Amino acid sequence: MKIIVLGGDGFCGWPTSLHLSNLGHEITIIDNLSRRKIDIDLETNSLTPIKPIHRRIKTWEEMTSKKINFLNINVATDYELIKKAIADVSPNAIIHFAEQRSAPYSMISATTKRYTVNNNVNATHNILAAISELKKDIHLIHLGTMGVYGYGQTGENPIPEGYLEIKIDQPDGSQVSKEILYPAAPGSIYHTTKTLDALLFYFYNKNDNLRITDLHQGIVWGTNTFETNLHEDLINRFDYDGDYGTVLNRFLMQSAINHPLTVHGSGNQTRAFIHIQDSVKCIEIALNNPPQAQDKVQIFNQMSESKKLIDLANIVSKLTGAEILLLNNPRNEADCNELNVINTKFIGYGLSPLKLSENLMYEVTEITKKFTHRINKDKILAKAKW
Ligand code: USQ
Repeated sequence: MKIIVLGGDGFCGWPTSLHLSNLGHEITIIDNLSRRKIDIDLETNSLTPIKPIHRRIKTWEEMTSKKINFLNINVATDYELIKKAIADVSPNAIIHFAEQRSAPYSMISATTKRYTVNNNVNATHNILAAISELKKDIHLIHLGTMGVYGYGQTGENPIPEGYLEIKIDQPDGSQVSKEILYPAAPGSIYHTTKTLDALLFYFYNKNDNLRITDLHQGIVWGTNTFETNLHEDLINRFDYDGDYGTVLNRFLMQSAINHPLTVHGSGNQTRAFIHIQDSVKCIEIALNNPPQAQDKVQIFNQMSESKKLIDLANIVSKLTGAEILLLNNPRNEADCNELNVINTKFIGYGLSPLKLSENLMYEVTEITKKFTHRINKDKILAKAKW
């Protein structure tokens, strides 16, 4: 297939591009390298020394004889350029990672809130408008988040894959059934942009019959995949700082440098997790199982297992001897929640999820140890408060 990967230089986009290229797909990465620029603004860096995009692509070609094309376009602001790129490449599928993906970053200030909304919502809308204007039959796959469902108690009923069947009471005592998008309950401006994306998808699917898959992904952990491990120039990024580092990778990084594990609040928050190797596998599955013409937006829950943060901290502590530090929670979030999630669609398509294991955790601590000299300890604690 011909595939455009928007945001193909990022943490999920880069390993996905390599994985799909390795499978024989023709890949064009479109990226404005904004994630690298945010690192400069925040005076931080990927723990792993990622190479410039052209070097990454050149090494991939030398290693595998497979070519990846690259275009530097800002999807949120350069509508005519993105439209031309889609017309020129004429892809079978577009995979959309081109969004600002950190909840804490989105909550630093009015500036970062506005940037996140402008960037994410306009990027999504520009892609939809371009596919519609060009009248192309392209499968759009979007990286959404489990966070659209919110993290309240879900009781006995598990979170379904995107849609909820409800009954509306009628004045005559009868009931009408309706299927609705699961009520959005975002916990940050970043998560809010993903719920706004969902409404845009709903409209363009209903009105223009666009074929769309929205992947509600949990917290990705790990760093390298089979392909990024092939050469040091292909290494994936690893965020450890308080704004972009995600919880399990941060605990593993902290344990490797004898820093206490920074648990926010009681640690009784439950979240959904998926390893980066499974994340790229899920994109492959989504690509191979597109919705058909006239189908509604297809939604998959892209997660492998749910865990309480304190349980994760205890596992890492037991494994490494790290101390656990309960911090005042900088975020406005429920102190305790259950998270029971249905993920049967991916399992039905053959995903056999990688579960948290000593081997996989060991791999992350080894990477941290190798690049400890690159860690700026002043950047470890989370600073954004809301
Ligand atoms: N947390 C800690 N200690 C830390 C960092 C985080 O206890 O040092 C806690 C947070 O307070 C929160 C939980 O861990 O309760 C998750 O935080 P996170 O930073 O790992 O993840 P989050 O902000 O939710 O966002 C990440 C990605 C985002 C993705 C989302 C999936 O950055 O792009 O959409 O995970 S999900 O969480 O399922 O919504």
